[in-house]
Amino acid sequence: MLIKTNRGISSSEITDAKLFLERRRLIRIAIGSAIGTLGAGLAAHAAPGAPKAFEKVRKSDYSLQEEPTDYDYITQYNNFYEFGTSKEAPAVLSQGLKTRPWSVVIEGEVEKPGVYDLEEIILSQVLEERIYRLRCVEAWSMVVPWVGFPLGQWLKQFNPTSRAKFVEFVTLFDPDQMPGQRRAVLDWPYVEGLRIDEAMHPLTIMVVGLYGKLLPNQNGAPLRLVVPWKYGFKSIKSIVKIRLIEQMPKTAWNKSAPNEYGFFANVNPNVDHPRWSQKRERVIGSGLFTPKRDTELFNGYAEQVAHLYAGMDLRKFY
Ligand SMILES: Nc1nc2c(c(=O)[nH]1)N[C@H]1C(S)=C(S)[C@@H](COP(=O)(O)O)O[C@H]1N2
Ligand SMILES: [Mo]
Repeated sequence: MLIKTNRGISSSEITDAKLFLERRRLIRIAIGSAIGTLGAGLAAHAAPGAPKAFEKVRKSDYSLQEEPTDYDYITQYNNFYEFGTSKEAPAVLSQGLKTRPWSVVIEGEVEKPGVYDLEEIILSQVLEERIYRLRCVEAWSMVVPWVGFPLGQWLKQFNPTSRAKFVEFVTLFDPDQMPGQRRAVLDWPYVEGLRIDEAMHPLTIMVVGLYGKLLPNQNGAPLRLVVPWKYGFKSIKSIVKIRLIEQMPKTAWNKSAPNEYGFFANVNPNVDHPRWSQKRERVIGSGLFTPKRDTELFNGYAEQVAHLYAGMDLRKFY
């Protein structure tokens, strides 16, 4: 039963928040003892040869003028089903993922397909900080200072052909390192996709860090996509392959529940998820009495991206 207090918070939400904070405390203790037993080896294993922080990161005009969510929330409240379906599991279970060396396969409708080393990719790019709101389809959001580079600029280096109409992204498949993949929660590997104009849009970025530091494993290390006007599930993590293709790719969430997760997944307060409203969102990390805010069309980027969908019925193409 939902009992509204005069703050407008239901008793069930308060219980959720309390449980979350308590579980976080227990997990911290668990992580503390794991590091204590394994010693420095664990920390060194995480990313040998990779920079802990980036030397030069340019501020971006595309950033929100908003205070980012605390690092603790961004790195301990995650969705990464390869490491479990709870919000707490990825921070613990992803620590063993080996993210260096790492390479990315580029294939399909490009003149320069190949296998590219991540360190070289990063060195070839100008890194920027982009403060974006991450809006999950589950009706919560947080503000994240990502470190990354525009996807479009990078893709152009491979000379896409005129048949490149869509871009497909694929996450690593390795059940030994990703224990969540031992269960058929999704049709692994996780796959996401964008139309080519969405991929080329200057707001779309590839992310390699957050808060000026190397991307933590639970946030999708070593390389993830971030598309700020779409629901969080489009922002695929730990990418090993990018294919430029002519047909719309079949994506993991669309395959698992097509009536709930469309290909476009643009943030839209006027189109509800079949099981809940998208009009408001819970702001993560803003205290026990977590307030809600109004969800914005295209997550606040209507001016920059609405033209991409001109003439499309956003109720049909959700
Ligand atoms: N490979 C992969 N990518 C993924 C997911 C996932 O389960 N697996 N979850 C998505 C969802 S639903 C969200 S909301 C964001 C969460 O990103 P964060 O944990 O960095 O906040 O990652 C997205 N990318
Ligand atoms: Mo999400």
